[in-house]
Amino acid sequence: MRDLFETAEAPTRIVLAPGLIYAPAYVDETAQQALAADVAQVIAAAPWFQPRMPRTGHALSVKMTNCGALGWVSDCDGGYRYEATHPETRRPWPPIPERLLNIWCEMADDPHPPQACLVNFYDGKARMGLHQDRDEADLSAPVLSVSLGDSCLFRYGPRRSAAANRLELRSGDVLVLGGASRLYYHGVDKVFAGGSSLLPGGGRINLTLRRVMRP
Ligand code: MD3
Ligand code: FE
Repeated sequence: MRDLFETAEAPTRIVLAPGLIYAPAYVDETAQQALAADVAQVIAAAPWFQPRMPRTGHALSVKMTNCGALGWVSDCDGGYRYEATHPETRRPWPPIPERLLNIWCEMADDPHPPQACLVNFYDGKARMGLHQDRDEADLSAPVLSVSLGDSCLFRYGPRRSAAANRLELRSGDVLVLGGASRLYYHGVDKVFAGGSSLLPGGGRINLTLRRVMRP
């Protein structure tokens, strides 16, 4: 029987726009630590690499890796794309941790599992410019984001010229970007460095689960 003093509240889900669901502190402290350990295992198998802009070869300010059947990569010659192997080790990506697949099942409202999980790392100076996620052949599935470590200021909206909505994303927050918001413009304007001790060297990690191909 449930303890009288236990507060078994359902997680908060805030609908920010049609299809855009924000679940603050969805992942509790204990599960965040377990997830950070899962991510450390992913990095051991698939080390960070520096994605580069197509044509110019300029480095993005985030470093990244992936897990899952497919991973997002970008370089000077090949541009933005999904690949089954790490660009440097040439090995397949490690599997998506079970804990993340569970969050997808609970939150994504999609019957098929994700095929890719991008892992982005932000130090205090990293940003992500306003963009759309449209490198996926199947845009019917949502993108699910989990934030770990330092907070950031996230910006989004339906058009480049109308992306003025701001949200502080904190460690443990989950965002689901589906339906009408799937092609929203979004970016990370600022990282609040040093606010969290979850990650050993500090910084912010964002995990995004995606379906790439039609199932
Ligand atoms: C809104 N990552 O990897 S996650 C990316 O925090 C990316 O690392 C950011 O944008 C980060 O592409 C933001 C939240 C997010 C992801 C996908 C979206 C927001 C989105 C797709 C459509 C609309
Ligand atoms: Fe994105």
